[in-house]
Order: sequence, then C-alpha cells, then structure tokens
Amino acid sequence: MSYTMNILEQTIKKNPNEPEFHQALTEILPSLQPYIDSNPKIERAGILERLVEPERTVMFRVPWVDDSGRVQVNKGYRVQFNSAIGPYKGGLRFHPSVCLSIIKFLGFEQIFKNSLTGMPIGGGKGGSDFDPKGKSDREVMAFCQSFMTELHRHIGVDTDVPAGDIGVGGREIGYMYGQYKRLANCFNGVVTGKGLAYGGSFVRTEATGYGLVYLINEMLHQHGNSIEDKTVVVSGSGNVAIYATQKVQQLGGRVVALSDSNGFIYDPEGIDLDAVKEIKEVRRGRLLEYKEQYPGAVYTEGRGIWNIKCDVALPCATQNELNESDARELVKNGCIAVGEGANMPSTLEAAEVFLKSGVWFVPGKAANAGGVATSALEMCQNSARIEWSFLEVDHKLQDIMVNIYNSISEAAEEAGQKGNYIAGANIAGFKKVANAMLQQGVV
Ligand code: NDP
Ligand code: 2IT
Repeated sequence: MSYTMNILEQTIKKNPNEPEFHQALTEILPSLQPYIDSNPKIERAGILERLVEPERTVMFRVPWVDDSGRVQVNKGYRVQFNSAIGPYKGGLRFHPSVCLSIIKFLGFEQIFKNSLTGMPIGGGKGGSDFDPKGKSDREVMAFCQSFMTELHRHIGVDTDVPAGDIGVGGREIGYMYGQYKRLANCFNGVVTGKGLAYGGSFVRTEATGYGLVYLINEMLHQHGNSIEDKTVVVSGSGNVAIYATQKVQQLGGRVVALSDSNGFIYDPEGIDLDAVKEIKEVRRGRLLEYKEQYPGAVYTEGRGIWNIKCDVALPCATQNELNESDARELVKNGCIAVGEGANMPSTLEAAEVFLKSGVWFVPGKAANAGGVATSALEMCQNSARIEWSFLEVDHKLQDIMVNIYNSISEAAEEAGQKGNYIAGANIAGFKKVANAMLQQGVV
C-alpha cells in the first residue's frame, strides 16, 4: 500500500466517528502521492503522520444566561492544527451542527488554503454549537463574552488569530474582541474581520466572495472566456454568497438564484442584491421575504437550487450541499465552471463528476482563500499600525487570487494532471508546509 493510502487508513481508524474529517483526508492525502514519490524525505520524516494530528485541540464549556434568566451551556472548540509556516489562523463557526469532526475538517483544509495564499499563516479553526438564529443581541453578546473568556488564554497575535465563518460576522467579532481586550489589557490584532473603527481592514467583509470571482474570472480568461454575460447560480445568502453575487454583477454576469437553509429563490431577471442585503444583513430574515418585493421571482422550499440552468455554479453555503446527482444535473444543463466559495460544499462523488465531465472545478481551499488572505493583510496593517485604502487592499487581493490560480494550475500540470485543480491545490498547498516541517525537525 502507498504511504498516503496507509496514512489515510490509519488516521480514519484512529479517529472514528468523524465523517467530515475523513472526507477531507480522503480528498487530500491520495493526491499528494506523486509529489511524495519524487521527494522521499517526506515519508522518512513522518510528515503526513504529523500533519494529520492537530498540534493542540482545546474543548471547553461555554455557560451563559438567556433573556429569560435561564443558564444555557454550549460546547466550545479551537483546533490548532499546524503552525509550521505561521501562527494558527482560521475562522470560528457558530452553528448547531458544529462538532469536533467539522472543526477538524475545516482546520485541516485551512493548513493547505493558508499556504496557498502565500502569506505566513498556519492552520486552525474553532467554533461552537451555539445557534445565533433567533437570539437577541444581548444573548449573542453574553455568549460571545463567555466564549472569549476561555478562548483568550489560547490565542495571541503571534500564536493564533481567529476570525469569522458561518454564524460569525461583524457583530460577533466585535463582542469577542471587546472581551479579549478587557481580559488581556491589550489592544492588538488578535482577531480579524474587525470593524473599520477599531483596526479592521477595508475589503475583509467582501474578500471571500470577491476573491472567489476574481479567481474564477482569471481561470475563464486563461481559457479564452470570461464571467461577463454568464448566467450564475450562487447558493447561500450569507457573507460569501452576497459578495460573490456583487462581484459577478460588477463584472457583467447575471446571478439568477440564491438560497438559505430553508429554500431557494429564482429570479430570471437577475437577483436584486440590495433587497437581499436588507433581508439578510439588516433584518436577519429569511430569503422567502424576497418574494414580497419581487412577486415575479419563484421561491422553492427545500433543496433543488442546482437544477437551475447556469453557465457557472458557485456553492457558497456549507459542506456537502452539492451531491453527485446535483453535479450530473449541472453538467447536463451545460455548466462550464464551478468555484467553491464554501468549504467542501461538493461531495467527493460530485467533484469526481465535474472532473470526468471536463467542467473547470476549483476547490474551496483555493477558490475561497481570498477571505483568509485579506485577514492576513489585516494582520500586516495591525502590526505596522497603518491602514491601506480600499483600492490598495482590493489590488493585493486580486494579485493573490491570480497567483493562487497560477500555482494550482502549474502544480496540476507538474503532477501530470493538467486541469485537475483539486490535485493542483493540494500539492501546491502541501509543498511549502512540508518543506517548513522538514527544516524545523521533529516537532
Ligand atoms: P454566513 O453565516 O454568513 O452564511 C451562511 C449561508 O449558508 C446562509 O445563507 C445559511 O443559511 C447557509 N447555510 C449555512 N448552513 C447551512 C446548512 N447546514 N444547510 C443549508 N444552508 C446553510 O456564512 P459565510 O457566508 O461566512 O460562510 C459560507 C461558507 O463559506 C462556509 O462554508 C464557510 O466555511 C465558507 N467560508 C467563509 C469565509 C468567510 O470569510 N466568511 C472564508 C472562506 C470560506 P441560513 O441563513 O438559513 O442559516
Ligand atoms: O474558511 C475560512 O477561510 C474562513 N472562514 C476565514 C478565516 C480567516 O481567518 O479569515
């Protein structure tokens, strides 16, 4: 059995009941074999044995008091996966589905993603099974303060720098940062995604969605095509989906559908993003409300967004939201490109369908890396105590996304798998981390 398959099998056995982590391992490890074959030092130094085991995992209790005076308790997590190339960096997710398996899959992916950005950041992820939906501002604040009361002792500007993810946006980051500052008696850049008034960076809010579209547009350009005039389906209607939609529209494409966890909206005229932003960002409402303003739009309860005909599909909601039959339907309807704004939104089988059908498929660790890359730019500005303009940060983001596309494309070609951006992203991300680990000895 090959080295990578052996590690895959052993790691799955050692970590039972972690299906999402197993899925990420299965997607990544076997694709590294060609690179490892030509670099035998990697196996001798036990790089993979070490890479699959988080350097540290913190799990803790988060007690807080709800508006009716009752004590509530949630689970808190921070998985500090790998610090070979920089301090642990990665978001915090607040969603009822959060468990160790989900945080480990996200943390493991983050190692490769962060390496691809070219910035000095290691991989980590955290979160809680807390559900911000339907909670008052005061309840969200109480939860965030309690969460940070424990987390603060494990993080630091040169140790671990959290940010947002599902269920964690500007409001939650603000409450957590306020509590950190109070406990640590220190004003620094320990979290990213901060408000512009207290150390946040321009473009961080937009970065993941914008970066996704910059990368997909670059890929289309290099194939003699572009996003202009394309019909695009975007899933989700949160941070990533909203700013991906905005960038597609700015570049002349037409987004005809968005979704949330209840259903999806189809507006053949093109989605009115201001209406969506008002519903989602201001009222924290449901996408169903879009129909009140646009009776011509069709709202469908449940799954089914991938049955809508499109040229480009951008899954931007959550893991495993696009399965094999969705992929077949997209291919049948003439979809030419898929860019993952979310982390691991396509199942292994769906990704296989895209590869076999010749659809240009860019996995999340490359396509959505603009968010964490801009977080790293926020860290730079905080350390230097300076502020770059919107245009400066936006240009840096564009350069980073073009570089990522070039490096995953070259790595795929070097591995003899031209156009396989899954293998390309995994190998390109792995190289730098493996080299750093080799140089640092057995730690
Ligand atoms: P948000 O919380 O802002 O939005 C999430 C969206 O996805 C909402 O529309 C939500 O619907 C939907 N969604 C969440 N969970 C589910 C589910 N289980 N089933 C169906 N729909 C669901 O999160 P983000 O936009 O920040 O994150 C979206 C994805 O992008 C995630 O995979 C995240 O890991 C990834 N990502 C985020 C980055 C960032 O900078 N924020 C960076 C890189 C990747 P509803 O409102 O009904 O819950
Ligand atoms: O999945 C991700 O890359 C994020 N949620 C963003 C992480 C970050 O540190 O900005």
